[in-house]
Amino acid sequence: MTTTHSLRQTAVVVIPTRNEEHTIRGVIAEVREAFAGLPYDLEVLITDDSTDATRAIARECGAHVVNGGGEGLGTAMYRGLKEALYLHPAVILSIDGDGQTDARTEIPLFVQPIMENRADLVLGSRFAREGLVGYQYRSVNMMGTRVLTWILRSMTGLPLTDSHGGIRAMVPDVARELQIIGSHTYVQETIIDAYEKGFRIVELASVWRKRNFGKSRVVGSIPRYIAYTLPVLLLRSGQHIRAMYAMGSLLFVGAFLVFGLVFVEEGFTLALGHRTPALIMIALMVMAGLQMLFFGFSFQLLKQIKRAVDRLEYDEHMPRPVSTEKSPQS
Ligand SMILES: Nc1nc2c(ncn2[C@@H]2O[C@H](COP(=O)(O)OP(=O)(O)OP(=O)(O)O)[C@@H](O)[C@H]2O)c(=O)[nH]1
Ligand SMILES: [Mg+2]
Repeated sequence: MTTTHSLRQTAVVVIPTRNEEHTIRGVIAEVREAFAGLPYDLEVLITDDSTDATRAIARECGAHVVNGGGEGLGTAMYRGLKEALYLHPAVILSIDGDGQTDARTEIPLFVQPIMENRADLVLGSRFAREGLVGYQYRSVNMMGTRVLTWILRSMTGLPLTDSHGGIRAMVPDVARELQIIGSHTYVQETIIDAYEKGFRIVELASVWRKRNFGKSRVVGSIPRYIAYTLPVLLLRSGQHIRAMYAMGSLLFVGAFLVFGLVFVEEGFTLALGHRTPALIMIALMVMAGLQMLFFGFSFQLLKQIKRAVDRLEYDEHMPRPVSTEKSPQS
């Protein structure tokens, strides 16, 4: 028997789904149509947290299904992207499973910069120009998007116009190197992560259709979403570690200054036993300073440990210890 190996490269389209039984078939069909004219072998990978028939339908349509992890879109996308690497792709795309993205028209446009080696991560923006959003976008969502976009712009310096469009394309290294902290902040964290690692990021206009079935889950409450996102982005930036070190150092300097003041006041003598309040204050400042430095050190250590564990968990060159594929009965 002879085996034929395709010389074409593989593209993996990762689709996160949570109860998208009404749309997933159509979305996969659109993706297949989009690839009809592209020089890739297509693999569709669903990262799923559904309790409805989404999974079964996706399988019927020939998609791989992996377990989203049950912790929200961030975790699901993280797992989906890492799992995609086991299929040895030349390019990975992600699109929403609710049909809001025009996959058929946009996939070829988003793959183009990757094929031409002009970008490593291509982001969709619903606000790159007027008229891309095909329905009345709720003003509270609009405000939240503006805040998040502004944060991303200030953290990266990139002229971004959207914080979470529904389509992305990336080279596999972006997924391979990806590290995220939050379970719901995937969209923002991936941009910061890729930026920090020196990947070339471009943004393309992307049409945003109305959701016809089901309801939005990710951005149900924008204020709550922002309240969750901000601390994660702060952690992500490493500012908390710098703040701990800075506060620790300041407390030491403060303790030293207070001691110097008392020393001068007492005429350069070390017989300071009668200056109890000042001595207590100095001791407290030294102890608090030590604690701050210790916290800073611990945070840094935790960050490094997480990084090492993440790398071990998804190393596509290693044999896979357990399959994360959902069984048809589960
Ligand atoms: N696996 C997984 N997928 C999710 C989860 N939450 C949302 N999704 C999927 O992620 C995609 C985007 O989610 P939506 O709820 O539509 O969020 P959105 O498009 O930003 O919000 P709208 O603009 O209101 O539609 C959809 O395909 C969802 O099915 C989750 O917890 N796990
Ligand atoms: Mg949606």
